[in-house]
Amino acid sequence: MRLVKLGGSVITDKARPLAFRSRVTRRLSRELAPFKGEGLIVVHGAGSFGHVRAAEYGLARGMKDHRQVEGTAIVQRDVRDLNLRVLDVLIEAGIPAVSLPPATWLELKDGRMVAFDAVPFQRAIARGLVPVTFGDVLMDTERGVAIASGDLLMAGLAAVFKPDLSVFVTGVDGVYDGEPADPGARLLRTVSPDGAQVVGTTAAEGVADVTGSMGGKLAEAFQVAASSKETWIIGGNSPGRLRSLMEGRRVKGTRVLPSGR
Ligand code: IP8
Repeated sequence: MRLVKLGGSVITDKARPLAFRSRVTRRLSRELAPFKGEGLIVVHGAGSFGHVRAAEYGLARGMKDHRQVEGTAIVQRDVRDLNLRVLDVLIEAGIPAVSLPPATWLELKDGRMVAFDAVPFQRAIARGLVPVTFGDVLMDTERGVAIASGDLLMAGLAAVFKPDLSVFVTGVDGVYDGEPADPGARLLRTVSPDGAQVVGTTAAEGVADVTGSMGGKLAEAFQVAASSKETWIIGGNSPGRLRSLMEGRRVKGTRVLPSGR
């Protein structure tokens, strides 16, 4: 069983609202297609379909004022729009993708996962389908609403499905010891929760990110690594890298280790 997250910074242009990167998503879908029958779950980020409006309406702070009711509806609608575009491209690549929006199987409590219903995923996989879910704004029993990042969903799904391989496909080649754009920054071959690495955490200038960019991703990636045989963060802009990793080859990227390794 493999769990793959297509990051919002790869499948959308995060600097431009509602800009779907169809070419790169198409290529990544073709790289995933050979593995569709071996137990595959796809998660995708929200990119500029979610973060821009979620930041505008302050949804990461929870439901504090009436305007956020409208904001919640708009952001849920926009991430569905992105999800449909991803489904189109996956299906075109021959992957029998079915959408499982997180609002239908998950509730949050203070931003954490509760009442997680894994049965829809199990049923879909048993029928040879490939479940697809995505970062979204969800109901939260404490905050009114909260953001469920695709990374948080990865952690929850890994805990249940114990994947052989979990992959975060991102806009950069992996985890760096500084800001990825800084020419002096080094790509880290491995990261572990026990190490004291300094990691670049800021999103690029002019880019809204309500879920914490690489810092937030790493916290969830360590959770994923605790339940997966192998966990990687790789770049999605280099053709063939995802496919090579899925085939079991070593690729440029960062391997995320669980505690104690
Ligand atoms: O792009 C964020 O999901 P992510 C979801 O996986 C929203 O961090 C609605 C901003």
